Amino acid sequence: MFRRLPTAWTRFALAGGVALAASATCWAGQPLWISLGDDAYRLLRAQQPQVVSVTEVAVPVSVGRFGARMHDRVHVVRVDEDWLPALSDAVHRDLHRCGGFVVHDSLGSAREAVQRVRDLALQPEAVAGGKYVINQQTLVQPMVAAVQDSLILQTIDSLSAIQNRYYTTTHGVTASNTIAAQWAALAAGRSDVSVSQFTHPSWPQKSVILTIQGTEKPKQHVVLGGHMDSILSGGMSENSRAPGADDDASGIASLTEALRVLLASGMRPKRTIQFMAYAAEEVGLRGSSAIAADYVAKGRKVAGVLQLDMTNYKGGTKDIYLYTDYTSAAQNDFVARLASTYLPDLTVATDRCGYACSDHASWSSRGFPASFPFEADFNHHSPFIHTVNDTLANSGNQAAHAAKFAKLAVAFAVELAN
Ligand code: IPO
Ligand code: ZN
Repeated sequence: MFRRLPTAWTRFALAGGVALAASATCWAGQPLWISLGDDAYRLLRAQQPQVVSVTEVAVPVSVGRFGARMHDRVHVVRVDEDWLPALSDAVHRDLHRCGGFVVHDSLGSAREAVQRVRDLALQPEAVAGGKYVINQQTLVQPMVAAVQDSLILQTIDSLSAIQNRYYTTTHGVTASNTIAAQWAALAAGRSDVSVSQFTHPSWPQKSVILTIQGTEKPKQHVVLGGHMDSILSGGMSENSRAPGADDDASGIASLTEALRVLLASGMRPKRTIQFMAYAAEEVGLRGSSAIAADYVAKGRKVAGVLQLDMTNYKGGTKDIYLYTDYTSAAQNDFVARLASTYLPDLTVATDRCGYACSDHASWSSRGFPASFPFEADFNHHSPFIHTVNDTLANSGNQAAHAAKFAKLAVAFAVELAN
């Protein structure tokens, strides 16, 4: 089942253009350090030849049990924010994807982040005996059966009806409050479940965190997340229309349905389970970075992280694609076994998306095991993301694809938490 495409190693996905266009207003005058992949770095150098990579690391990227070992090259650069829109345009035009960078507050934190991803990739992962046992069938099977496409469809519909979910707009704030209210309604009547909004000092959109307190090992966290924000390539303003139905209303909707069936079951997990809707992913993984950094600072233990970003556009021939780069090979193997145990009719394959392609990178770069099951292979994901056409209609007005990810998320939460 493990496979890779020959051109994959040159890819460094995501994050983008727009994000950067917005930086002119939001980060003016602030030192701006980014870490980025080699292909994006070369495009930047073509435009700004004086730019130098102050740190350059070769990161071995896992390609699965039987694959050859490949390397990505990741750089740290000081950029002038005015260059960034042109860089984003070049990435879109020449590399047919979004930027693939992480914003850092300082050179020190940028360097630490890239060293950490390299060190982690070099460490053979200890697949601790008994660590990834699958033995919760009695609990998981009924929850998987309870997942309803129609409820996922409703959530995608309501989130994509918000004018945009950009991290600096009033609508982006509305999106955060809408998700917090929906999750709080699901938690009603449960004293062991709480919802909070994580404040980010530099922008108004708050991340949302729902916590199901663990009964036996409450200090250990199982994290399931997706991003709430949306964006348009080419620039955003307060009232731009950016529906983000697939990117990433679908991931939030899959998580919300997983949460619903989990809470409806009345199950009390041994470890603490947290659902997270991150702010500001599209502008350099900023919301998830702040949360993961906070967990490091507080010494919190994270048993595992599952990222759902784009779950409802079925562009590939397989059902679920596990991305093998900047993720945990051992945990990915567990996720693949969860799929074959609980979703035996589904097909699972692998691919790679490059440096910093979604919020899982915020966790894996800090040493926490993360996995990223995704809607399609790299070449066949939704072509509508970051446009006004990222609508439910353009994902076929269905949520059957996103439902597969909700089921996988439930299995992940219960098996890892117990
Ligand atoms: C994204 C796009 C393609 C692939 I393959 C993986 C991830 C990222 C998309 N969800 C996004 O906008 N993140 O910023
Ligand atoms: Zn996304």
